[in-house]
Amino acid sequence: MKLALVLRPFSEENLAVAKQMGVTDIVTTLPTEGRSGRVWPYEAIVRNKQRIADAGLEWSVVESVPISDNVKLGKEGRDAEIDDYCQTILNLGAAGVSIMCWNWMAVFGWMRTSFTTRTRGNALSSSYDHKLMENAPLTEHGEVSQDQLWETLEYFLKKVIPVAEEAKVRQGIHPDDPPLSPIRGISRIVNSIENYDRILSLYPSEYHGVTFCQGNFTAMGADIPSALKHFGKDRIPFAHFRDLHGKVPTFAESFHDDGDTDMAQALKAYMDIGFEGPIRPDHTPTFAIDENETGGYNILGRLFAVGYMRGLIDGLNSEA
Ligand SMILES: [Mn+2]
Repeated sequence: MKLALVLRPFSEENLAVAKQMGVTDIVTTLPTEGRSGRVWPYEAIVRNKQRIADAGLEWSVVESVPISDNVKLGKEGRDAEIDDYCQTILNLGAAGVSIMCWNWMAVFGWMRTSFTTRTRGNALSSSYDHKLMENAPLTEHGEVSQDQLWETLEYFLKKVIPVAEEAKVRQGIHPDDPPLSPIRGISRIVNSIENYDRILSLYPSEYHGVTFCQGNFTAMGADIPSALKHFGKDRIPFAHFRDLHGKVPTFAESFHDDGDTDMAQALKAYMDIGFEGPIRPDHTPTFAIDENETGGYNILGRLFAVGYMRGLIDGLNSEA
């Protein structure tokens, strides 16, 4: 597996820090200065890929090309937007960016009810407590059913996955975070192993797989080694390494070495299935001397996480 990182902010300084950590792969969207319309221009992709290569790293994962609520809710104009999305996939493939992480969370993305929950040593962490959302008013979109999301997802997959195959860009769908449904009347469907099986069966392809955001599988109550074995390396192009205290409906993010999961056994399971893709630390708590403004993407927390991951990997390799 290849250690990967998101950079916040995406800067020369942080590219250097990533390289210094021993990370090899960068996970990023295209910086906005390279864009105008919805399609990501080929030249801008190439320049961003080269910028990362010039720092001694590889841009292997896009996280993410935005998918609008028009598309996710099946509204007017979705066909033109899906066509543009497909053109971006072709441009990414031509430039050699080989993995995309995407999600089917409509209206809002990952949701927390606190970013100042105390974890070990009073480090600030994020948490979700569904009790605080149960009485929340509906959004302007009213109620969105699971059936509607299944219909729009199938429609999307049938247009997009053939293009991903042509472009040779593996698609990994990220779980809904938190993996429960509904929130504020908006259903969610990417929230269990069974639903993943149904999603993968809607368009079976080696280019249609899972972004294994480990913390969300923990939040679903899944056993991590079993879930990894269930999908196998051919259906997991990319992974997020992350742990929690608790699971839905109430959980908090933990330091990577301090959550509910046996992380050494988890990493061993990635090795056992032959996972060779990029794996990046996901949300981490914020240390007392760091900023808490990037919602789990502060640099020190992830420096600690990468060191912990490298230690586990070296230990497992040495044992093997
Ligand atoms: Mn994730």
